[in-house]
Amino acid sequence: MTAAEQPLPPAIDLPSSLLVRRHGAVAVLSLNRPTKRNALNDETVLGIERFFTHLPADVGSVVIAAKGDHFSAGLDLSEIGEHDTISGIQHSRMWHRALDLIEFGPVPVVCALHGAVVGGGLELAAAAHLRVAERSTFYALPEGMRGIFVGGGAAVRVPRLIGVARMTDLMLTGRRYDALEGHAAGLSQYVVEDGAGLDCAVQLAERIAQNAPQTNYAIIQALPRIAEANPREGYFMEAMMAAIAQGTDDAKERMRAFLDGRAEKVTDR
Ligand code: 1HE
Repeated sequence: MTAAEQPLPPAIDLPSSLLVRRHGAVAVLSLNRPTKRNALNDETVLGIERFFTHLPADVGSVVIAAKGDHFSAGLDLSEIGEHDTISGIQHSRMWHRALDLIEFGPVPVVCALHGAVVGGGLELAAAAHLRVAERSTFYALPEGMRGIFVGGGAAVRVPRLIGVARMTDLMLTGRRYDALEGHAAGLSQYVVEDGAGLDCAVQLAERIAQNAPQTNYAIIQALPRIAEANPREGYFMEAMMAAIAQGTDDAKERMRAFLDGRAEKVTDR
C-alpha cells in the first residue's frame, strides 16, 4: 500500500472476493477471487451492489480492477444449476440492479482490464464509463457454448459499444477479440502495456475526480439518456442540463478563474 492509499472505512461490509482501497478521492474496488479467475458468484455481485450503494460522499470516482491473471471469467458457472426459470429471472435482475448502480451511480467509473474479460466479466466492464485494457486482455461471450444467454445487461450495453452485428458474431461463434481488436471495435477507450492498466485507470480517475461534480453528473446521468432520446427531446434535455450546470456557483468560479489566467489551459495530457 502506498502512502496515498488508505483502506475505505469498514462501514461497507464486503465479501472476501472484493477488496477496496482509497487513493485520495479515488476508490479502487478489486475483484479478489483469482483462483476461480474472478468468476462472479452471487456474493460478489451483491457485494458490488452494496459497495456502490454505500459509497462515501468524498469519493469522486471509482476504479474497478482485478487481482490475478484475469479480470473475470464471468458468471460463476457452479451456481447456475441452482436456478429454475423464475429464480433465473430474479438472478438476472440482481445483476441488472448491481450493474445499473455502476452505470448510473453517483460517480464516474473506470475499469482496468487484463486477461479474460468474458461473459459476465464483459457485462461488468461494459457498465463502467471508461475501459483501460492491458495488452493481455481478451474478450469473449461464450454463452452459446454453455447453452445460456447474457443476463447481466450485455444485450443492452455491448451493442451500444460495438453494434449488434459484432455482438452477434461474438455470441454465435464464441470467438475472442484480443486487446487491439476489442479496442478497434469500441470495447476499450485505452490500451496500455501489461502491468500498466491499474496505474493508468487510477490516473484517469484522479483527473476525473477533479472535474466539477455537476459536469460529471451530467456526463454520466444526462448524456446517455440524451444520446438515446429522439433528437427533439434530446436537444431540449441538453439545454436544460447545460443551464443547470452553468448556473452553479462552481461553474461561475471556474470560468472566472480561466478568464483571470488562474486556470489550466487545454493541453495535451
Ligand atoms: C470458473 C469459471 C467460471 C474458471 N465459473 N468457475 N464463463 C466462461 O464460460 C469462461 C470459463 N472459463 C474459462 O474459459 C477459463 O477459466 C479462462 C479462459 C477464463 C481461464 O483459463 P485458465 O486455464 O487460466 O483457468 P481454469 O483452469 O480454466 O480455471 C481455474 C479455476 O477457476 C477452475 O477451478 P478449479 O477448482 O478446477 O481450480 C475453474 O473451474 C474455475 N473457473 N471460470 C466457475 N466462469 C449474468 S449472465 C453471464 C453469463 C456468463 O458469464 S457465461 C460465461 C461463463
